Amino acid sequence: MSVRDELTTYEENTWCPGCGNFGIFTAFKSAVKELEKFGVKRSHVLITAGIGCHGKIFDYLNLSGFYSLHGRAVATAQGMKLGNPDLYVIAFVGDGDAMGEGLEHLLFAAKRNADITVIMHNNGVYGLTTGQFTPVSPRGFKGPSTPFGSVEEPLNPIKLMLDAGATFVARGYSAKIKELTNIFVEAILHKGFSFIDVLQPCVSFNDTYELYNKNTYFVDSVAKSKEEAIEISNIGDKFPLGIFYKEIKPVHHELLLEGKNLFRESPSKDVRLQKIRELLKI
Ligand SMILES: Cc1ncc(C[n+]2csc(CCOP(=O)(O)OP(=O)(O)O)c2C)c(N)n1
Ligand code: SF4
Repeated sequence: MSVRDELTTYEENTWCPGCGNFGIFTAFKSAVKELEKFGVKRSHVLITAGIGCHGKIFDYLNLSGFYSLHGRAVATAQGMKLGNPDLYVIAFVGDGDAMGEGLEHLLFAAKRNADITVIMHNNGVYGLTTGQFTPVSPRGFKGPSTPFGSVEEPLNPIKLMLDAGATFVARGYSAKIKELTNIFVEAILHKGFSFIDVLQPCVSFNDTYELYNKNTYFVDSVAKSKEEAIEISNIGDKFPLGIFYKEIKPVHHELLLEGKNLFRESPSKDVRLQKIRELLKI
């Protein structure tokens, strides 16, 4: 499968061969092309990312955006959306990045139904820093920081996001590229806070291909309530995939800005400088 096309930059790709990030990269590029059929211009798709192997997608995608800090991509995305609500803003986050360092940003973005899309590359480890356990690693996970196995219960990202107020919640698998593309398209078109938990094998520190290839399946329908969504998304012996929940609710920027676009309506640089001079009496 070729990853070289007009949506790919000329940055050297340093992901390990076989990394699940390639599937997410391919699905996302297909989604951008698919979105054009719905009238979404490429120039209106804005990206941001945290720091980690997942974050390198920012360097590889030929789209505009702002490269954020570890755990801060969701806060950055909210700022971008408030700055110009005409844009479709997507934050790529890692499971360590979003469920650890950046958890409070994620919860509050869901709570206020910020109209952004969060794509979580869930490899169950801190990949870039060589395999420490994250808040979603299963109990018993062995890595450099937990050589005898993690003694902690993992967080359930789907439940957390639904409880916090997310209005679109789904799970994909990086090896199911066609289905992942469709989930991305629906999530980005959804008006409100969209969260996609993407199962992403890390071949170097948590190779879950065999587990997911054998044990993932797609659910038939979207749940009618949050409780039902949590129930159908629950991981037991199998890993359910698909869109678990969708709801239409007022979105943050419309409640806050009441139709204003700060980017288009902000005064020119000269006018702003003049105002500052007047305020500072200089
Ligand atoms: C504030 C801060 N803390 C820690 C780090 C070090 N750091 C860089 S990447 C990373 C882990 C990334 O793991 P994850 O978010 O799961 O992404 P992955 O590499 O697995 O894609 C850490 C801890 C940092 N860059 N900034
Ligand atoms: S360390 Fe893991 S997540 Fe990072 S590029 Fe390699 S396989 Fe992918």
